Amino acid sequence: ARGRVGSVTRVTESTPLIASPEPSVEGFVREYLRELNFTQGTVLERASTNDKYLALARTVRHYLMASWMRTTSEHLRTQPKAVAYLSAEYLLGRQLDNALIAADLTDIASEALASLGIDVAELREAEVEPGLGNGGLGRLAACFIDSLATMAIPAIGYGIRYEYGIFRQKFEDGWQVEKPDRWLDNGSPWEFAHPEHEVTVSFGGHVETVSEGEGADAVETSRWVPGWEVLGVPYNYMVPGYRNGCVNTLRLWSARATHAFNLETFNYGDYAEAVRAQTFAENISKVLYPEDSTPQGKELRLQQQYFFVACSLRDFIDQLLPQGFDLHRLPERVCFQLNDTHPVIAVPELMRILVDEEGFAWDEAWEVTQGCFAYTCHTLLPEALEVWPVDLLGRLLPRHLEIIYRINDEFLEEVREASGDDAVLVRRMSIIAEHPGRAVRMAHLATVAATKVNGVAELHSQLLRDKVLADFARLWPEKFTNVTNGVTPRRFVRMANPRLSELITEAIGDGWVTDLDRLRELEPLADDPEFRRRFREVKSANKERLADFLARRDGIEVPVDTMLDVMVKRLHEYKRQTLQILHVITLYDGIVSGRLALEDVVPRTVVFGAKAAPGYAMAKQIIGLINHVAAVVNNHPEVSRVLRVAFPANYNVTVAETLIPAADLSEQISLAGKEASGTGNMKFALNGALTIGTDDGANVEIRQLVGDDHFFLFGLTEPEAAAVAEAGYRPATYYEENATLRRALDLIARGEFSGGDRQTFEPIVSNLLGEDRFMVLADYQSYLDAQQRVEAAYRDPDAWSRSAVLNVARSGFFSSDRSMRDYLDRIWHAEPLES
Ligand code: T68
Repeated sequence: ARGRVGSVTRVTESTPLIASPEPSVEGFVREYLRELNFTQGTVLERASTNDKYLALARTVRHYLMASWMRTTSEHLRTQPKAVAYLSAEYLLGRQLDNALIAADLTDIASEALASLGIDVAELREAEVEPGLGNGGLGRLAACFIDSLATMAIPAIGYGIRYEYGIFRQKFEDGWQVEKPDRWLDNGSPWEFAHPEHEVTVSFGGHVETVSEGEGADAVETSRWVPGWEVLGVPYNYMVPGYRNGCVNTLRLWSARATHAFNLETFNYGDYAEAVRAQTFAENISKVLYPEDSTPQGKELRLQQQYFFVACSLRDFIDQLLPQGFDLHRLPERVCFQLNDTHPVIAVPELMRILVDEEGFAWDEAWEVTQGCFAYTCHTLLPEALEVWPVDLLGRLLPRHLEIIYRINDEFLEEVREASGDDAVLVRRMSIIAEHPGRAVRMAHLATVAATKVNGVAELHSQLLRDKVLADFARLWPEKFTNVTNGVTPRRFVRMANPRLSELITEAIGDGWVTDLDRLRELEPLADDPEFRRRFREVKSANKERLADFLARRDGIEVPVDTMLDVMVKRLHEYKRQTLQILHVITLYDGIVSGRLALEDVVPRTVVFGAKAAPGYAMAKQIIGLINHVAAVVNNHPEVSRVLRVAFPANYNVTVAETLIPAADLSEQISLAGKEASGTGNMKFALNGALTIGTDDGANVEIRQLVGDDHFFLFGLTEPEAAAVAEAGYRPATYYEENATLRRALDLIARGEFSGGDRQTFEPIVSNLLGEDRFMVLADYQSYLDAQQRVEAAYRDPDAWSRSAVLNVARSGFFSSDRSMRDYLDRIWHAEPLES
């Protein structure tokens, strides 16, 4: 067991540390007023909400600070093997509540502030969440660093401090409009800038070949002569473990123009030019790239990728290793985990450091490099596998391209040898694609370099081995492994669902927060009518909380006594928001046409939350359709008595925290074989929603664990979908043969939801009838049937809540703590820090 938060259990001579204050209400008041008066420079009477929030955030920091400093110095002193998580995205969500919970200060802070006449709840709302990610991949990284800290694993997260995070979504006439996310405007109390630890990153220029030695002994070495440079300034964020005295670090890099660059131009008197140069450099960390259906080969994005990994490798080697450390032993000290291919340029960067700067022989350097990296793949869509055109990469990073070519030459030699010169295979596996243009396949580079390659759910890892990376899995079967994703129970149960947390803790104690398998102990309580009643009370109260939240935030009215049916995730055709809106339209059509009596419909509120990539036209169309259907449904006097559609704009982590605990039904309806894992699906199950879902991603494992009777399965399986595609899928057949489906699609086509205009949603209709790449029409009837089973089940509240409790009890596997244990056992082989 580790020391209490705030108590310093071990201080080494070399690192004298100040203790954090002992937690008490009076002490908290004192620390708070000190922050408000001395740091924020204001008095209580005049303080704005933001002043009060900033003072609170800084006060909470005091209580974590000693643990942070101690964790940091322990890492430096004991030099354990560390995990360095390289991720272009961290979708952190608000920090205040999480820090309060981690430090066990929630009650003390509320009491202390109440004594000053301040409501903590109001201050919480003042925090703008750092949205430095697009969706699941970024949120996963945030869950992972939380778990690593809670398990006291020596770990550091590396990423980019985007000045603008994921865009703020607004709806105008139901259509998505993007606004910049100015999350830093009101100050950012959770970060610590360290310009003194800036790192220089080079770009461009050319490579020179230098000959060393004479005659037969002469060796040619390469030297990179860069064309321009930028600086990376680290910003540190605390990553507090849950009440364990461990506080790890997340280090995000911000780009600055080099001093010389500025000064020189400025001295020539060209002020505008100096500013232009600065803007150019600082653009690198300006915006988060919105995920796109097709990667667009954005030069700036490649700059971002190289920028943050170059900073991070330098930082790890120079700051975290002792001086003079023998880099041959680097694999003993670190595993760089590549969160998808975005950081893969780190592979040639480490080779460059070892060969060009440290004078390693190529083979030596390659051995070290292969020992240091592991790669997580997050997709199955071929178009989402990153490739960089060779001319772009060569212009930006000429030496790295050269290194990639050499890695590829040696790798292909191995393939030739193993395959008896199979030229087709060699072409397929090459790191360099030749068509349509020459390009570097980053997933191939990652797979060649990594010690381990993992998918993010059983099915996904299987499909990686069998399809996406099959050639590689045949060559190196032992390289491939699975780690099923997980979510942090601290944020997504303990913090987001305090009522359920209390109910659980009352029943089984509070050990579940860090040992989620213990939720199993709830299983017998599923049969206890009193427990189920209290579970239903929690759900209702959470619905009230959500209704309040949406009324205030969006002016949306949510009836609290209906089934809450929720689909929240990025908008993508493969996720099939369209399928759910078709169900809504079918219900609407049934009622309006009189085929469906109102009393035969289980009243439900369908909630959507989704952002579309700004350049993804079809996704934006679908958002428009959902909002237009919502307007018609919600304004229909009969239909709206049993059916509502709510689509709050700007779905983010904060919205998820209020929405998920209130949900009855979780929609996980991607076409089988397309969703790598999903993590929202886990959050819903843990909060006692039942899933309607396909056999896809982690749904498969959720269903296996909670049991078929407590999960609404529908749709084609992955092999079935593959067979349909193989045989030639013809969506129009389903339209022709299914009258219900035909009526739903005809309503859209005839302009029922677009004021009679047939053009508005024509692209959606013709896409579904003509191509329907994700087989919405093939799965429509099966989905409808499953929704009927949902209705029947919901009519029996006792049976429903029994299933819901079983979902909670059996979902402990989906803790990100378990994911971390799997990574530790299968990939990282690092150990917790003892104290
Ligand atoms: C998601 N991927 C998977 N990508 O879709 C999801 N992509 O199934 C999985 O649960 C999750 O990763 C975690 O493993 C993403 O979220 C991106 O956001 C993304 C961002 C930039 C470029 C490509």
